[in-house]
Amino acid sequence: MHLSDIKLDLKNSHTLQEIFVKFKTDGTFFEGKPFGTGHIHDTFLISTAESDLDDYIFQKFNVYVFKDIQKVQENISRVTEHLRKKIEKLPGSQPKRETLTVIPSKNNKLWHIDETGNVWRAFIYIPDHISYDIVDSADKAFEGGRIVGRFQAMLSDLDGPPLHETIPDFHNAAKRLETFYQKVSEDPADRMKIVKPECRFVDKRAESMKTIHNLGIEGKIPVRITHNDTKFNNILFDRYTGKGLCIIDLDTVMPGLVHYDFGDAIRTVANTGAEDEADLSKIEMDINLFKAYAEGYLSEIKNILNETEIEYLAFAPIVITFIQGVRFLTDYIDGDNYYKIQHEHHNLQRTRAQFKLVESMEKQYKEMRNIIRELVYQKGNC
Ligand code: ADP
Ligand code: GN1
Ligand code: MG
Repeated sequence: MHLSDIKLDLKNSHTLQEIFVKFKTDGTFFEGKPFGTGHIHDTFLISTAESDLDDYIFQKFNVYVFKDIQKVQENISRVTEHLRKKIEKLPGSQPKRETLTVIPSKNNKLWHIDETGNVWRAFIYIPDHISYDIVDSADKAFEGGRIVGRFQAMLSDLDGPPLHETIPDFHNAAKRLETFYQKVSEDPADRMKIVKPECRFVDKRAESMKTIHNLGIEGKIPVRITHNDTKFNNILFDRYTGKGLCIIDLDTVMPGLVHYDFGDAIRTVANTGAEDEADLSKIEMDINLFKAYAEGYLSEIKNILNETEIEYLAFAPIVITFIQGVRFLTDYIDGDNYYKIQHEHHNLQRTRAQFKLVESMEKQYKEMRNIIRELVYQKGNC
């Protein structure tokens, strides 16, 4: 460790201790460290000195991505309260591990703004968990699917007004493409000369990628409560039993189509490579992982879905992976303002990895459709 790293750690720790005492936390601050690999917030694990008390996750909230903290925190609070009530009734359940728990500030707010204007929020740390960036077994995929299906099913009877739209048009393919073409014409970072092949890839598919969104507008696919960021590492597993625990990162829980969640999960669970893999030969969609995830997911939700939803489930991973590539590419053309990056061309590398995955999915699309049909309509399971 360099001296400068130590100084940074001490400064972090000092700041974190000051923030820690602003919230209704139990226990004494022991230490705070950067945690996880999320692309959006600055996340810290704060451990308490007492071994029998909870540890905490503190996040410096990204106000560039989420313009309205109140909307985000109100949604999360409503959703987690609803889930907790249901989970508490299940025999042998562990509510503090099976859903996020929001910790309010001592002023009874769901967030805190420090003297420099940074916005902070806190959750109970879910202990003894593990999460995966890459999935290597059908059991994990099945469990992940079960957790997302259970999440959607449990929220299907949430009372009250609709949840806030925390990022408008988050999964609106038409809007994402519009923004992309806008940036293409502006070329703010002078990178258009580098991305010609990727732009041709987008042009070729743009129209068909709006299909699911359009079915939503026509009312053929219903709006439900969805998570909207079901990247596999947002699902936590029990470190010892391997059982799925819960899905975290609830900033984008809002009205949506189930396809967004199914597609985004498959984009990450069934990819044989990393989201940003530089060696494209390592990237394929693993059809067995697709099947296992779909099986877990449908075991919780298939009785709720209508025929059109089922019919388009297999197409969703192609759309979401394509749009994710478009989002990375848009950020690259824009000069990297949205996603955290580790090196200069990181967003382009991510784009190429996503587009390679799209091609692999396109080749296996028929098989994906057959699998969904078999899982839903097989004898005795209608
Ligand atoms: P981002 O939006 O930046 O991805 P997340 O809310 O997903 O932020 O948090 C980043 C990471 O921190 C997660 O991937 C997970 O590893 C960890 N994390 C977040 N909340 C908790 C929690 N309550 N308990 C345990 N780990 C958590
Ligand atoms: C971001 O927050 P995180 O890292 O789980 C992004 C998702 C993308 C994902 C790509 C609010 O997710 O939409 O799919 O990166 N979240 C937001 O890795 O934009
Ligand atoms: Mg995350």
